[in-house]
Amino acid sequence: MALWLHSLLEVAVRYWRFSRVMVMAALLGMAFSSLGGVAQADFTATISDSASNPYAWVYVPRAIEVTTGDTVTWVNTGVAPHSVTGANFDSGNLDPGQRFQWTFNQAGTYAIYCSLHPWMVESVVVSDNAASAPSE
Ligand SMILES: [Cu+2]
Repeated sequence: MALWLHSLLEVAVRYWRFSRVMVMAALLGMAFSSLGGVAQADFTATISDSASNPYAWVYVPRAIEVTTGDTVTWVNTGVAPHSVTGANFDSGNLDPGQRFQWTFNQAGTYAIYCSLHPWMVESVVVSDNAASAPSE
């Protein structure tokens, strides 16, 4: 085989391999953007009863903003049992150090309260994750 033909083939093979990698990268990028392009964010809230006045016990923060598919974890950092209770879920009593997780798949505003101390309230605002995703 002529030397010039051999080197021409070598260049062609290299280019083909490179373009195959580029096509894979493009396909992966499309796959990720169709999933929303943004990693699901997890959110952690705490339940605090450090105040001597029980009426000052709180969820921290008092308002949480997430998008659909996000998981919120509540950790009881206090010394008394508490709950994370919503319209469609209930953690039951969480002893100090215990945690509860809930994944919000439906957009909306969720009112959270403690079934043991109902004045402890928190709101979770869930916006639609698809609304912020790039159109296809
Ligand atoms: Cu409580």
